[in-house]
Amino acid sequence: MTHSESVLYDLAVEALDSFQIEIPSWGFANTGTRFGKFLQPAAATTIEEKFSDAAEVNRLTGVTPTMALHVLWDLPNGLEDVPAVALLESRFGIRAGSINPNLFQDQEYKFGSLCNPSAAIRERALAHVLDSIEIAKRTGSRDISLWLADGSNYPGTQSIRKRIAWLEEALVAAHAHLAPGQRLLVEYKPFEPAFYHTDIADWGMSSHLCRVAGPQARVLVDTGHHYAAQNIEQIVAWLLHTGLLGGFHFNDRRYADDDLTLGSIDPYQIFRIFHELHCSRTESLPNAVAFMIDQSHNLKGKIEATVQTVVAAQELWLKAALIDRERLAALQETCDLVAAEELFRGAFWRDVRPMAAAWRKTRGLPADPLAALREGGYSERIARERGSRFSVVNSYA
Ligand code: RM4
Ligand code: MN
Ligand code: MN
Repeated sequence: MTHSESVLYDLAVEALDSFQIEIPSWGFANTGTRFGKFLQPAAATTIEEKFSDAAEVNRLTGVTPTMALHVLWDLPNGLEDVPAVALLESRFGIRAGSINPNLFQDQEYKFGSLCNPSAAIRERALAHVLDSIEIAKRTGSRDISLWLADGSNYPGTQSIRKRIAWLEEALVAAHAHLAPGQRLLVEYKPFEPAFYHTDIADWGMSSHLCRVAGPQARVLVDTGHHYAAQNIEQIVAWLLHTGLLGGFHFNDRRYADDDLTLGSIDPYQIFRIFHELHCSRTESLPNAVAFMIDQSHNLKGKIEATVQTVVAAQELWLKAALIDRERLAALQETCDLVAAEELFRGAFWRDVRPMAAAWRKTRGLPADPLAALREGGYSERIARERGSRFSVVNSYA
C-alpha cells in the first residue's frame, strides 16, 4: 500500500513549500585546486557581482533567498562593509545569510587560529570571531558558521589536549557574545589542510564543543567532511536525537572534500539524509536545520552549477518527503526487510521532476530553471561584461 494520488499531491506541495537552501557567495568566484585556478570570464569578482548572481539563481528557482558570506572574501573591512551589504540586499532582493569567519588565510594562522600555541594569535582569532558575530547581528543573520583549519602535520609537534582546552575557552567566549536567537555552528572535518590531527575532526568533537560553549551552539555537517565509508545519515539521526544538529553544508564527493555538485556522485546519500530529516519533522523534534551549499565550481559554469545543485536538492528533498513513513514504520516493526527496503528504494526511484515542475509553475517560476537560465542569456551577458577584467578575487585554492 502506498500513498493515494491526492495524499501524494498534498505532501509534495507541503514539502516544496517548506524547502529553501542557502547559496554560498564563494560558489560564484573563481576557485581551483591546489595546482591552480582556471579563470572563467563570468566569475564574480566583487560582492556586488555575487549578489547579482545569487539574485539570478533565486529568480530561476525561487528557493534561495539568502547568500552565505565569507567575512574576509566579502567584507574585507569587517563591520565597515556592512552598510554596503545592506544596500546590495535591497538592490538585489537577496538577504545576507550565514556569516563565515575566516580563520585560515592569514599568515599568523600557520600553526593554528583558536588553537594556536601563541596566546596573542588565539586572541586575534577570537577577536575576528567576535567581529563576525557583530557583523551577523547587523546583517540580521541568525547563524555564524565556524570552520577551523587548525591541526598539525606531524606526531608529537603539538599538544592535542592543550588545544582542546583553548578551543573550549574560545567557544565559551564567543557564545557569550551571541544575541538571543543567534547560533554558533561548529563545523568538523577529518583532515585537510592538516594531515596528522585536526582539532575539530568529527561530529563527536563538535558535539562536545557545542555542549561546552552553550545552548545556542550547534553542529554543522558538511557532507564532504567524512571518511569515505562513514554513514552520514546515522550521524544526522544522532544529532537530531540529541538536538544538536544546526545545519548542513551540502556538496558531493568521491574521495575527500571534493566540493562537487550535490547529488552528482551519490544522490542516494542525500536522499537518505533527507529521510532522517523528514522523520524528525513528523516526530516534531525541535530542530531548526539550516540548509546551505558549500561547493567549489572550478570546471562547470558557476551559475549553471548552482542552479543545477538547487534543483537536485529540491528533487531529492521531494523524493524523500514522499516516502510512506507510516507504512515503512509498520514494515520495520515486523522486520519485513525486503518490503521495507523496496518501499524506501521505490521512493528514491520515483520521478518527481514533473511534480516539481508543476509546483514551480503555480509559483510563477520557470518549470525548468536550467533551461530558463540557458534561454535567458544571463551567463553570456555577464561573461561579456566581466570577461575583460579577469582579475582574481580572494577565495580558496
Ligand atoms: C572548508 C569548509 C568551510 C568553507 C571553506 C571554504 O573546507 O568546508 O565550510 O568555508 O572550506
Ligand atoms: Mn563547509
Ligand atoms: Mn569543505
